[in-house]
Amino acid sequence: MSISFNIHSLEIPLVRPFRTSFGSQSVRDVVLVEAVSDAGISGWGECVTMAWPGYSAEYTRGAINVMREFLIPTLLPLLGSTPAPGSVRAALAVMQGNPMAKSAIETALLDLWLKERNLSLGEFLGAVRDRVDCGVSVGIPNSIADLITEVGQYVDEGYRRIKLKVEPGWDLDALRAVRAQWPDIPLQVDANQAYRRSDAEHLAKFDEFDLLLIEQPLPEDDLLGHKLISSVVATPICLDESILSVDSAESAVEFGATTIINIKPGRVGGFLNARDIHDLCVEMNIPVWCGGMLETGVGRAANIALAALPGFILPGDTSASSRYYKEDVTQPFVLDNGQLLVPTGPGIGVEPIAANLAEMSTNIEHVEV
Ligand code: NPQ
Ligand code: MG
Repeated sequence: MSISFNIHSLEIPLVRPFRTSFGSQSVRDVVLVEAVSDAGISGWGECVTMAWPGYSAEYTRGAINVMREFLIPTLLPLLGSTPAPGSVRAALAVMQGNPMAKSAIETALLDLWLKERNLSLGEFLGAVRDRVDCGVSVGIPNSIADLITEVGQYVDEGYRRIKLKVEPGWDLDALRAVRAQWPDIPLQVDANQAYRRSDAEHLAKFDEFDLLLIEQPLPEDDLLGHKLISSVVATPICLDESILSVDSAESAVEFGATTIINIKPGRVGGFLNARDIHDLCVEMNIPVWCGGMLETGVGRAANIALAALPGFILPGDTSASSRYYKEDVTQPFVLDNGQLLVPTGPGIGVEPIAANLAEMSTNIEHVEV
C-alpha cells in the first residue's frame, strides 16, 4: 500500500505563437504529475519544462525520465502514507539539479497532504491577500503594428502591467511605439539572456522609457556582468534564470547583481524553496514577483497562492487562462479588474476537468515503486 504516480503528457494549442529570444512555441507541451493515495485521492503538480532546453537546461523528456528513474524511487521510504512537505524536499535534495521535475513531484504530494488536512496552499504558505495583481508577458511579434494590437487587447482586458520580450534588434523601436501609445502604463522587459556585457551602453538607452525593470539581460551564470550593467543602466535589473536557490538569491543581491527577483517555483525546485526565497527577500528589502511558464490551471492556481504572500509587491506573469489557451485543463482563471482570485479550496484548489484532460493528453505513464 503506497502512493503511486501518473505522469500525464499534454499538448494544448496556444491562442497565438509565443516567441522569445530563445525560440517560438505554438503548442504548449506540458506535464502534469498526479500522486494518488490509497484512499483514491489525487494530488497534482505541473512540470513547467519545455520540450527543448531553451529557457534552462531542463527539458520535458529529461524531466520525465529523471522523475521515473530517480526522483520517485528516491522517495520510496516516504511513500507508505502521504509524506510531510519538508521531508519530500529533503529527500529530493539528495539529487542535483532538475528543479522543475522536483517541483512537480513535491507539489503533487503537497496538494495531497493539504487536501488530507483541508488546508489551502495559500493558507499553508502564508498568503495575506485574497486576490493578486496580474501582468502579462508579450512575445516578440512580426511587426510593430501587431505589437500595438496585442498590447492594446491586454490593456483593454485590464492587465495591470505589460512585459515585452526583447532581444537585440527588437527593443528600442518596440518600447518607443508602446510608450507613444501608453505613456503611463507600468511596463517592463525580459531578454531571457539575449544580451552581452558589451551591450551595457545599449541597454542604458532603455532608461528613457521609464521601465519598472529589465529582466535577465545576460546569461544565467554571469553575475558580474549583471553587476556591471547595473552600474551603467539606471533601470533596476531583475534576475530570473540566475536565481536557483535561497543561497544564489542572497549571493546575487549581496554581490550587487540584482535589486528585484522573479520567483518561479519550477526554477527553484518547488513552493517551499519559493517561499524561503520570498522570506529572504522580505528581510533584505528586495521586491519579488511571481513569474510564469505558460502554466495550465494546475500550475497557475498554485502560483497565485504564492503571489498572495506579502513580499510579492509587483504584478506577476500570473495571467488569465485566456492569455494562452482557448480551453484550459481546469476551470479557466478569469481576470477581474486586472486581478485573479486566490483559490481557497483544499490544496491547490483546482482539479483537471476529466474530459479536458482526456482530450489534451498524449500519453500517461504510471509509476509505482
Ligand atoms: C520568462 N515566461 O519569464 C518566461 C519564459 C518562457 C511568461 O515570459 C513555453 C513554455 C514557452 C515556457 C516561453 C514568460 C515559454 C516558456 C518563455 C517560458 O522568462
Ligand atoms: Mg523571464
